[in-house]
Amino acid sequence: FLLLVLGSSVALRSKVDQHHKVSHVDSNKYSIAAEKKFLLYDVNFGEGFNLRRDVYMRVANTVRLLRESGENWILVLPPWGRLHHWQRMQVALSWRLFFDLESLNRFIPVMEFEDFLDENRPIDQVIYLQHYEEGWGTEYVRKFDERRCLPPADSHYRKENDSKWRGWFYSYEDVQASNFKCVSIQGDSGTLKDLLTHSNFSSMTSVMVDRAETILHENFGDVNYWKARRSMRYSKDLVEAANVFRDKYLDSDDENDDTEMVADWRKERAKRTAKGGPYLGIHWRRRDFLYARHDQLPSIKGTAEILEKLCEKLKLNRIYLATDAPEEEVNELKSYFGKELQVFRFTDTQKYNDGQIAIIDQVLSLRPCCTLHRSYESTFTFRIQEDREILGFPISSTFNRLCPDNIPDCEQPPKWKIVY
Ligand code: GFB
Repeated sequence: FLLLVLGSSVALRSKVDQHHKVSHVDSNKYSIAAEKKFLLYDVNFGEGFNLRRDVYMRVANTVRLLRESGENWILVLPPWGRLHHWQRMQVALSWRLFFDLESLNRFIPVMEFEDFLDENRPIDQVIYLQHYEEGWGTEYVRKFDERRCLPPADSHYRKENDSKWRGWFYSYEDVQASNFKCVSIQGDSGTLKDLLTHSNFSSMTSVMVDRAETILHENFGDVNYWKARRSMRYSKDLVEAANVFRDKYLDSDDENDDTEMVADWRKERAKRTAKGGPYLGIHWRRRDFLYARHDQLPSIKGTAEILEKLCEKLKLNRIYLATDAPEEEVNELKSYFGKELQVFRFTDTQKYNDGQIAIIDQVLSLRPCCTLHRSYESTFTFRIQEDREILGFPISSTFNRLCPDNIPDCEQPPKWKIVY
């Protein structure tokens, strides 16, 4: 399936957002004398939007470490697209459609891939990360070694007659790289920094690291994890769309909910007083999650029973439902509710692409008062919980989970609290 997608969907360079063609690197702020270096990366095709956001945080911290060591690295943002969860297959979508680039730039300098191409910069080196063929051994040691390419690396890039390497490159068919190597690695953002400064690669000006999800966070949940996370503010357009919806249907706004944010995330301070709006928020993950986590999820009827009980207990009659469920499952869920319960969803697929709807869903389901109940181990859910930590909600209203029918008092999710 992977090969089929790789082979079939190479698209011409996108014209998305051509009118916004400005570099987002604040050259005044990042005017270190050292030569500029560019880090590009990509992630395994099968990973979803929110896992990819997690990988961004790992790579952003690599760039932070490189810059702290005096090197002038800039992160080139990998265009979004070809996500197998998206119902509409789109490619080459820029980050500004989803995130606030000014905010990202306050953590490390970033630029869109289109802007990188506009500067006519070549890609000197692709490094394809892979695990060690022999496994981890008896203990986990941070290390990397240049190794022969293991499947599927050997089929993802090919050397053409002109000696250049071609691959997926986010669907841009005129992009190529001068060199290609496979590296077995086990480690984290710091290990990747060591790899990029290793003598084999240190002379390269622009390096693309493929399969970047292979590296982990250096210190999961520490202050730099949260800085990278807090810098990932959503695009103002999407937040505004969610705010209009909140106001119209959910009787919710930032002033009353105590969820106002300072313009610059670096000025945020710890708080636990956010109230949220008078509705219940649920992230109800379905589709492929049913195969992956079948035993951990409630049935449709079971979900309805949990929600009804909770609304009764909290004296709420509105639910915001964020879900990837097919329409017939949503209708079945709604059919179990009495007339007094109203279920709201944001579904403007004309105006917004699938990833944008997912973000609007996240904004709406992170701002209710007494949120619930997230789908077990979904990274979509994790991102909502993190956003509630950033907004300053009490812990008890955030880290909850939908239990399966036969285990009503199931284990609740770990409480990854924000650190400043
Ligand atoms: O975001 P994500 O990595 O979370 O992948 P998981 C799930 C994708 O499904 C999202 C869609 O990026 C959306 O495209 N989706 C899920 C939703 N829930 C919603 C929702 O409430 N609203 C909207 N609009 N869209 C993992 C994947 O997904 O699940 C793995 O990363 C694998 O690749 C595994 O598929 C089973 O962590 O939930």
